[in-house]
Amino acid sequence: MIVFHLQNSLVRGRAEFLTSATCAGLTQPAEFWRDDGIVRSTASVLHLDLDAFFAAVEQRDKPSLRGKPVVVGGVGGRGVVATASYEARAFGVRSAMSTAEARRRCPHAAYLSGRFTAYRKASRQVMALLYKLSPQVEQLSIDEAYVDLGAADVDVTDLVALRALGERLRADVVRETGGLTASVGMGSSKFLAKVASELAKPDGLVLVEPGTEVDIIAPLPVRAVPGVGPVTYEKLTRLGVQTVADLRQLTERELVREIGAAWGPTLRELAFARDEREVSTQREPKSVSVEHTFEHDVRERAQLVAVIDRDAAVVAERVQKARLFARTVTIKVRLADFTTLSRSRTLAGATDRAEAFARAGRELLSGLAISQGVRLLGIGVANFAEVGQEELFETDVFTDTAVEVAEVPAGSGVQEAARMWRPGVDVEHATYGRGWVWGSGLGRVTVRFETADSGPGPVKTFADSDPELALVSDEDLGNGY
Ligand code: TTP
Ligand code: MG
Repeated sequence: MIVFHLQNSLVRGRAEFLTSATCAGLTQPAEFWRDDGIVRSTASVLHLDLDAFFAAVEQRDKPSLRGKPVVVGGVGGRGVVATASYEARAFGVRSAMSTAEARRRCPHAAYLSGRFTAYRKASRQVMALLYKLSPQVEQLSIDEAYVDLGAADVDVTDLVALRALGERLRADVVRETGGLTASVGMGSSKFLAKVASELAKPDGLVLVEPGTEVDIIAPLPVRAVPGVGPVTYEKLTRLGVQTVADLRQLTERELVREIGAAWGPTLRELAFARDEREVSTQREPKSVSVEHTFEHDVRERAQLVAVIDRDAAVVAERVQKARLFARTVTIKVRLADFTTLSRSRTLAGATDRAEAFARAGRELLSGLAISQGVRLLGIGVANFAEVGQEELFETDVFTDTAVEVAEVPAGSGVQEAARMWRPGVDVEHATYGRGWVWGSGLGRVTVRFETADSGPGPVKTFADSDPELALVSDEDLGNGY
């Protein structure tokens, strides 16, 4: 018997629109119905998204990089771009592109590995501002959230007041975070608010006035509709659909035939600006696990390993569906005499990969004595992050195991140096003060001495074993992190 545990109820899909928002029989486009039957004809949904988030944090804390191309991501040979500053985007660098390709397009950019504590802190500061506006906040990712202003202290029928609230929020974000900018969209549904913030990017505010929704979205390319990924896009292109207005020409039957019964009708509703989804305050699951009770007690390790591998794949699929990445892997073993053991391991970087979960699970299992036989075996993951960190911590000299497992076997000095002096991390020198690693290799570390509050600073090179040079743990850092 297999049991799924998905604590709390919300599982967000990779696609933005999982649920079918149907408004059967409603033809007037600019009206919105909630489940409770209340018409939402005010621009009371706000969507906020930070601009070039990770790169913007780096530019904030590294004055010499302001106004320059910055790429954050895996800096090793198999690394992937997490994000790029707008200056680097001008050269065609994009999220999810290989870092090798990014280096070809923009060789003079600064390539930095991530500083997640700094990103999480900025994210928390921004989310706290949103909760000050309204208790109805739905966080979508580390830098993005919806707010239902219906529950806020503002007259949502007053467009001037709404705009002022949005601009105040944007100014508060800059002040609280020490210089990060946010784009804000406001509209009568989640869909319109999100489209509006996209139109506002970067560093802007767009409020879609109630009644204008259908006209505003008509000329947009269908790719602008959240949930239209490469597969749907390709199918729509084959049908000659380029814009949202084109999409309206297709009948519901045609859309169902082409893109399926779940997504087709929803997409059609969106084409007419109909979206009645609530801003949901539900939380993410705290853990995802699968357990397996055997018909007969199992003594063969190989059989247990096979179960772990299979169940890790099931767990990974659920984690991926929830768009999450887990840092902790736990196994649970109930022995023949009903003794129940549980062992956990925290990985160095959050991941959603089945192999990473399985490897940790297998290693945990190998530490347990199971000769009396196993009645039940379970594997679970917890400690979720909304961005994967594995790739970002990858370096050329690091093996998968060393990257993923916190209990890293002592590596060579070269490996330790590469891991320690990752480009972009914060350091302190006894004589020169605070700075960040500009590059390392061949036994040397180059540091730029500057902080968020200084001007652009000088660059100096040291031996990587220099006792005067130390990493600064994120917790030691002051305001701005
Ligand atoms: P986004 O909001 O998608 O991107 P962004 O904030 O960098 O840029 P934009 O101005 O277009 O909003 O993602 C937020 C952060 O999430 C981003 O800074 C880095 C991280 N991220 C990844 O790690 N991998 C990815 O594939 C994407 C898209 C984002
Ligand atoms: Mg963003």
